Amino acid sequence: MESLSHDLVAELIQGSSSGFAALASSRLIERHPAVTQVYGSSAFSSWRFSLESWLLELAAAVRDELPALLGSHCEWMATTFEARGVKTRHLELAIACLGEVLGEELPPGGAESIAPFFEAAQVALKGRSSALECSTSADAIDVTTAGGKLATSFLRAALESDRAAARQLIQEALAKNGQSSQQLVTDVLLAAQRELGRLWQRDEVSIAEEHVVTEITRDLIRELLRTEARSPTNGHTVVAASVDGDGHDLGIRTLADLFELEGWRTVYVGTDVPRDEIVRAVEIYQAHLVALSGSLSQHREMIAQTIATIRSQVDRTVKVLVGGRAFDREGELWRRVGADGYARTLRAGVVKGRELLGIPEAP
Ligand code: B12
Repeated sequence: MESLSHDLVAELIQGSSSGFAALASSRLIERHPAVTQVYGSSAFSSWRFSLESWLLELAAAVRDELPALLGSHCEWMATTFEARGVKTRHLELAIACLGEVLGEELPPGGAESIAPFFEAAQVALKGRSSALECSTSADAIDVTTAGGKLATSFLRAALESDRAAARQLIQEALAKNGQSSQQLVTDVLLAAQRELGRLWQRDEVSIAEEHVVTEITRDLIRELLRTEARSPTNGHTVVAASVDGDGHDLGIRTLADLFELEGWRTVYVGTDVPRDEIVRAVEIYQAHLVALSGSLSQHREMIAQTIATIRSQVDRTVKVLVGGRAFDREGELWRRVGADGYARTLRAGVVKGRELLGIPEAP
């Protein structure tokens, strides 16, 4: 049987992800009633939600022809599920049901195209004695460093919603340790955000606590960067946004702030911004550079579409810089969305933006 093109299969999976997830969830619950244990009466909607999101990640991996991407997503998912008492075995059963549904529903050749992805998922899930320790360690705070210790204390205060104490810790570090505001932002506040994500994944903090910390962090980043000296204007404009579907804003907003300190005129449009509105912002503000952020693999396709729309609708040359976790797992993913450049960190992003426009470093 000839296999279908990866792009077409990805499109079909993404377009019908909600229906496929519903079919697989009802099959899963009917065949393996034990999978309802943790969720009780909301089992169907919970499984459907998780499987739909898994299918979107599958579509992203299929599009880029990278089964390993789905493997690492499965590890992330197993960790997250295990922390909430859902067995990895149940996840395996759920994915098997999805495999069956896709085999029945995709046109001839579809199942062949996605077989390597299901194999990668199986390999990633098989033989995991404890998922919990595997995929959360990279984001942990390094408590052996001064910055790590400060990030831990800050996070503790912020989790208590003790805004004054959290602020005082950072202000004291600014006054005493000779660290710059930018360093405190990137090495302490954003490190605390990553640890916060790790704690959420391990079910040790709730979404409500995450929101509380994120708000305190956002205010402090703004306050800290306001005190930094600003370079003279370089005459260039950058439009920054997270694309449609992506609700994470601290990374991209802080990047916009750093560009501003370097003398750029910055236009921060926000999160979850529809493709056409990003293009509109490029036109209204006559941007020279667009910085786009994506947090999950499934956001890459919208970034690709946004860049294609900019290229086709804007007459001037506009450079596009991308970043975010959606690109961090594999070095070359940024090229596939049609961007001009990528950076892993915010500082490197500002340097890359300057390079793309041929702007000399500010004195
Ligand atoms: C806060 C938060 C949220 C908040 C966001 C609120 C807000 N206003 O931003 C809310 C609650 C909305 C949220 C939702 C979700 N989240 Co969330 N979230 C986080 C958390 C804890 C912090 C995000 C943050 O501020 N990070 C700090 C920034 C600076 O780091 P960063 O985004 O990684 O960016 C770095 C680089 O990538 C780079 N960068 C980023 N963008 C750009 C752009 C350019 C151009 C450049 C050059 C560089 C660059 O700069 C940073 C350098 O350190 C992270 C944990 C984490 N590790 O980040 C999880 C995290 C990102 N979320 C995660 C998940 C799974 C989700 C949800 C899917 C959960 C769910 N089931 O609903 C949803 C998705 C929502 C959506 N539609 O996007 C996962 C992603 C896992 C994965 N597969 O990679 C994480 C990693 C948590 C975890 N450990 O599991 N989340």
